[in-house]
Amino acid sequence: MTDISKYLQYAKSQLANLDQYRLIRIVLGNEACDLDSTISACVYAYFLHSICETPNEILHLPVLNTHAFVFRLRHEVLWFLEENRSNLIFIDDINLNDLSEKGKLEIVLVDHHSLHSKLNEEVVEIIDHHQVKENSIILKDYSKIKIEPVGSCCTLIGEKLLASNRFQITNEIAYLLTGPILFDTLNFSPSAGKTTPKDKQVYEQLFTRRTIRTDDSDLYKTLRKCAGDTTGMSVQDLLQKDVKQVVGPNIRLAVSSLPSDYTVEKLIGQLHTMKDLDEFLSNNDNADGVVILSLETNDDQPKRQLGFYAKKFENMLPINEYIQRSEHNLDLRERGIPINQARLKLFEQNNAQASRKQILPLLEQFAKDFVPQNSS
Ligand SMILES: [Mn+2]
Repeated sequence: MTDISKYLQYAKSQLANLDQYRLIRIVLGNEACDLDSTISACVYAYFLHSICETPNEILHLPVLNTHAFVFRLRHEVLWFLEENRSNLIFIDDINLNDLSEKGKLEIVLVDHHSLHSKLNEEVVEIIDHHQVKENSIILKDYSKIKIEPVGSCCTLIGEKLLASNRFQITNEIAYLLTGPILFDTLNFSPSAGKTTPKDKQVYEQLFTRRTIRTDDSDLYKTLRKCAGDTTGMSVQDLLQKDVKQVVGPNIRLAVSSLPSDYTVEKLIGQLHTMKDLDEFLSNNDNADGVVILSLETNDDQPKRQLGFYAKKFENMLPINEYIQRSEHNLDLRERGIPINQARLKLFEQNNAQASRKQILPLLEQFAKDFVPQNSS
């Protein structure tokens, strides 16, 4: 068993012994729990554990910010983690509020930079590559905040580990960080526009630490293939696999990225009624609507589609007007749909470089300013 496998097994076993520790420091990925979030959490927690001088007092745990029944849809992450998948810790496996009340909790955020709950006050370190949400960070120690718009959060984790003289990057650690960097940059595809010089540079430095040189284009293709494997997935599964939420005072939107190469058009083609969409919304904190994004990578030129569905017709017009504004630069072209439903829309998104990372801040602004039209 490799060192990180042993650590993950140990970390999980310690869930039964939390009382023995003075401090529990968790490394928490984001709610979508995608490949870079998961690997960042596991590898960074392992790193912190390895360099910790008092491991009998301080326990470092990677925690996945999702539920096991949603994570089962993440075929690419499950494949990549191999046997380590059985030693993952999910958010339901640990009572963070209880630890917080006892004054024993510290949170390191990777691949996101704030929490909606009171637990945001427990954040002691942030490593992220998303655009910062206004007033969302409470942490005052700027030396503990590393936020840069690189392609993959694993690039930033890699950079941290490479800079440490107290930690040895093994073949396995280098490999684990490499997979998400390839995946998130679409194998450094120029037309996808995700790669920054730092992604390339960290990838190359990690490459020198790899004693078993696998074919990275094979690795990338397999990750994409697994991410696009929708065998047995229902419409609700397709929407649930990779979902984030945008919450404003008067509206809540789910924002779903479909599995690789599964288009919004294909999903809409599967709908006979709106029942699946309505059930999906009620399972996601009674969201008022869902924005659905897709990415096709089959050709050299990535293609994106955007769709949305609103539970109430009166919410449709403001979303529709907002999302198509030219200043947002999504370059949307509306497409017809095979079902007669005025609360559902489909667009080709001609700006193929705008991924959810760019679209989420736009929707956050929308949700913040949104006032229901029929309010009196
Ligand atoms: Mn990420």
